[in-house]
Amino acid sequence: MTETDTPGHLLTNREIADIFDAVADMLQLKGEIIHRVMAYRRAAESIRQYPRDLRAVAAEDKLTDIEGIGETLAEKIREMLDTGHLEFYDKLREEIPQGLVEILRINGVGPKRAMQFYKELGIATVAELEAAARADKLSQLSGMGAKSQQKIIEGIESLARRSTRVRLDIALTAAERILNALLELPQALYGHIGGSIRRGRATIGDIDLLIASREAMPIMEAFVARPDVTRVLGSGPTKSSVELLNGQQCDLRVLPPERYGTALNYFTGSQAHNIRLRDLAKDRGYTLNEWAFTSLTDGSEITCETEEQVYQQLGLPYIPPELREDRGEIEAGYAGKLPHLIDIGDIRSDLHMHTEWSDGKLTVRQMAEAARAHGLSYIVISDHSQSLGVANGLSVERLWAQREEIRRVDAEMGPNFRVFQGVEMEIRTDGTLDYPDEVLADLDVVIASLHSGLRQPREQVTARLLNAIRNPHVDMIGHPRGQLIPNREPADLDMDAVFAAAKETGTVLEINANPQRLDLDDAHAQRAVQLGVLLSIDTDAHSAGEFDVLRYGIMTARRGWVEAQNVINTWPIERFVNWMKS
Ligand code: DGT
Ligand code: CA
Ligand code: CA
Ligand code: ZN
Repeated sequence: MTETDTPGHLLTNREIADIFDAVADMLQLKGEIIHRVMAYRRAAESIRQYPRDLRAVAAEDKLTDIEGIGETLAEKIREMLDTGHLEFYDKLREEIPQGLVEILRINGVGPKRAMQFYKELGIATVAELEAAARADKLSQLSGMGAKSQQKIIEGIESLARRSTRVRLDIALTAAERILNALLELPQALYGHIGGSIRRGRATIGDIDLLIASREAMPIMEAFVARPDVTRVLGSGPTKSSVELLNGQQCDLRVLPPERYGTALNYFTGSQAHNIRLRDLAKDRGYTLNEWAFTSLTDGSEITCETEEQVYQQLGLPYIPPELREDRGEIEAGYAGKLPHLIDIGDIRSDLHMHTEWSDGKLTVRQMAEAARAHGLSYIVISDHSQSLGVANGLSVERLWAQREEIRRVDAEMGPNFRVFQGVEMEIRTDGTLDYPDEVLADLDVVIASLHSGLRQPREQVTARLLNAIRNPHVDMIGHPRGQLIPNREPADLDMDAVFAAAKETGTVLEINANPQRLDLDDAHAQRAVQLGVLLSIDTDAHSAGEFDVLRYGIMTARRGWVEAQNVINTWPIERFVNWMKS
């Protein structure tokens, strides 16, 4: 019995999402149509990222405002909130053994096969399936053979090896290294990273690469022979898959240029976005896949060299990859209301960084020069405050000594690059702030952050953050939710209250660009924008190289539909100086 079996257990957003995902798995096993399965998957994903407590949304009778939740699913959510159960799910569980769901994760085993193994051999777990395959019991089943049996054994082995999701920066770095090397080959015309990396997700399953070429074999051969490849999972003229040293899978597709647009679009995903596009194509009398639009009446093909052509064919403007999650981008596209997403070129400043005064590696001058080399025109030095002893936080005395150095460097850098003094001040575990108000009043910018007591109960940790937001000297909250990717969950904050207080006081919320943080995340950034809360995208750099993480912050912001006007780092210096004064 799990906790959710207790009547009246208060289900969290996450538990409700898990139940919807489990329902999707079981419906898939039952051979339900893909749309019904996807409806549950999308609902699960949408709830998992939803920035508010479902209980509060239900109380306002606004569940159907959530992306992907219609009246039917809203009713199911209410049932779970009220009873701690979903009867529909409980019934499915009586019908379908849990282990079958795990079997679906094996590469090459679909719902039909899984049910066949179950019905004909009574196989209900991965372990039982492996034993049967190794005892040569699968090859005799109808539609199976020695070859497909061997494939299943390999699939089970790879399932055991399969790594969990990898951080965006790790996957992106590997993807760029491999793609750039392959693009050196004379047969390679051009290429892209596709999949979840191109969409800028914070964590990545596998790497998807695409290359345009008229001669695929030399590219495939070079790909599978790379030194960072441990195993070749499959190789052919259009597609190869390998396992990299870090355990990640990497898929490469090579296509002729005239089909590149449909392929890039298909393999960028997301799957939910693709399904919508496919339905739109059907409405217009075509099937759509990675190769082409194909007429349902006469089988003739329309091929697309570019993604723009794919969208044009459907009467849509180009939709940037970060928006392709079926979270309203298609409706916005048809309505001419796609956001003008922020771009890295819009960024003029970085307001959160550390120097050797606390736990950074470089001097103020070195950080200023690195920032200028990265194209910025003003920065805020924000070292840690006194109670963060592990990071050599600044006493008030050292803070004023640092002030002299910052003012000197500011003068040395000339009029076209400005350096201001801020601080990243601890919000202490008891809720008080780390410097008295008269010290805060003298600083150019005050960032307040939670680094300790993140596991406090919701009311307590929320009250600490609200207290900081309401202090008139606090300008910004650094990495507001405190998550670390992939393992540390965010603090249990009442984000509705945080957004409301930030809006009321004009306090800026950070999108910390460090790929271990990406905090605020995409969904909360989007909520902030909808509520009119100002955002800041900062690197939190501790060395010169870390200014490069800005791109991850920008990707996260774009996934949150953030525009330049929502982000204070896009402001010209005069506007920023006025904001600091006010
Ligand atoms: P990941 O790798 O889990 O981080 O996420 P993605 O989005 O990169 O997913 P992946 O690598 O399985 O597939 C890449 C893209 O290919 C995906 O975003 C959409 C497309 N795709 C893959 N499988 C399917 C499918 O069964 N149906 C449709 N419509 N598209 C698919
Ligand atoms: Ca992928
Ligand atoms: Ca893939
Ligand atoms: Zn910090």
